[in-house]
Amino acid sequence: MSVKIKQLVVCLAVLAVLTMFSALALRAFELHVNAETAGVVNGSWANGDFNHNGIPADAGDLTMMLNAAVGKFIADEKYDLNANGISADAADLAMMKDASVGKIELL
Ligand SMILES: [Ca+2]
Ligand SMILES: [Ca+2]
Repeated sequence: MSVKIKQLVVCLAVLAVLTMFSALALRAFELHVNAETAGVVNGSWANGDFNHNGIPADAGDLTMMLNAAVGKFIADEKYDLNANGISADAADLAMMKDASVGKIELL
């Protein structure tokens, strides 16, 4: 199996997990996050709020990370959540998944 196919398989597996947890994650954010101010830090958008709706690591952000990971667009440095110099790699995708379910907070 080529590296690209392996990456695609990993991404599809993550997508399946994200699909299962996205409704739960959205519900958690509705309960615990003030959507009007949560995504704005010192006048700029918080890490993981790719769609700039004020909610980091929501379903839309997860979709954007996944699309970046599979190469649908060229990801910039915002998608390098673990700061390893590689945007939208498997670790960044895993961090976004963990953030979406509240296991970690993206700073
Ligand atoms: Ca968002
Ligand atoms: Ca990275």
